[in-house]
Amino acid sequence: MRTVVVGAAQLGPIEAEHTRAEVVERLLVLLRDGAARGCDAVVFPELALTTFFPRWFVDDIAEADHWYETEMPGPDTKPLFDEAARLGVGFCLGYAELTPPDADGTVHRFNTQILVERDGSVVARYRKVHIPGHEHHEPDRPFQHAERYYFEPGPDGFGVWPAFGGRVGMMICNDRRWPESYRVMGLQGVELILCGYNTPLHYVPDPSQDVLQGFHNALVMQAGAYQNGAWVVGVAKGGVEAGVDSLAQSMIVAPSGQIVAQAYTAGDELVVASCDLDWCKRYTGTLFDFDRYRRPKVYTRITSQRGVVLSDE
Ligand code: CDV
Repeated sequence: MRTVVVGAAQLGPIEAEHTRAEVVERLLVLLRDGAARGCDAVVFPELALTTFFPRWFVDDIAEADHWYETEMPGPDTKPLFDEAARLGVGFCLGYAELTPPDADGTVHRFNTQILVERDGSVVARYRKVHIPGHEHHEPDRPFQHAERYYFEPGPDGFGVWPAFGGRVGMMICNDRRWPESYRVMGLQGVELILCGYNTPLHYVPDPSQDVLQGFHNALVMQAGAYQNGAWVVGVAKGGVEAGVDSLAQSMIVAPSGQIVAQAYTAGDELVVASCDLDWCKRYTGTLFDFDRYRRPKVYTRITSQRGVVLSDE
């Protein structure tokens, strides 16, 4: 048995006026709780250091630069790294990243998540691939979801890294709805997938989906876990933030697709599960033995084509 004890460190709302230092204090409480409960790793949500700022539009994007991190760790986040190393508990953290200028002066903005080992060292950085929402101001909405204005898609795709005695991958929020995210990691032998999310309960383009948010959240992560024989840890920033109610229901899903632990509040809460990475083989070595059963020759549309093409026209 290769067991990794993982904590899903759900956060309740972070308001615009909350400082990084205040938020990091909350993260430290959850990290220490994780240490007391035997965690090897604690997983924080998407954009865990700030409020979900893409709900507001600013005409000059530089006015929003204060929501982004220009270094990691920086002065406000260093205490988290130091405490992780002291406790011997790793973590996964989502935040907005502003890169240094390229040679031509261009800066890049990404929705980023990092993986930190138990000694406080950064093992990997992942930048969100599937950016949802809209690029322009949509004044008729009750709130914006302008992620496509604030972030460019991560160019590096989905990686898998050796960490915590296993093979660990990352994805962020909307990525969890796309089977390609899991499968690209599955094809790299992923055993543990870490995912932070901010999911408003009200889906403006189609409100009929509002009552299904919890169902869809579980549906995609349970399917992704099962079909790729991997553990999936989904961690919310939930509750009512700046008047917008967001899904909580953080969960840890086994390679069988079963939910083995789930948050029951919409606030700061740590949900812990012991994840046996050898359990993955039960699925990747049988029903989902990719090498034996996959038929890549007939899947070429998945990478050669983006949208639907009607073959009868
Ligand atoms: N932060 C997100 O990526 N949220 C999306 C919403 C906009 C649908 C999600 O997939 O939950």
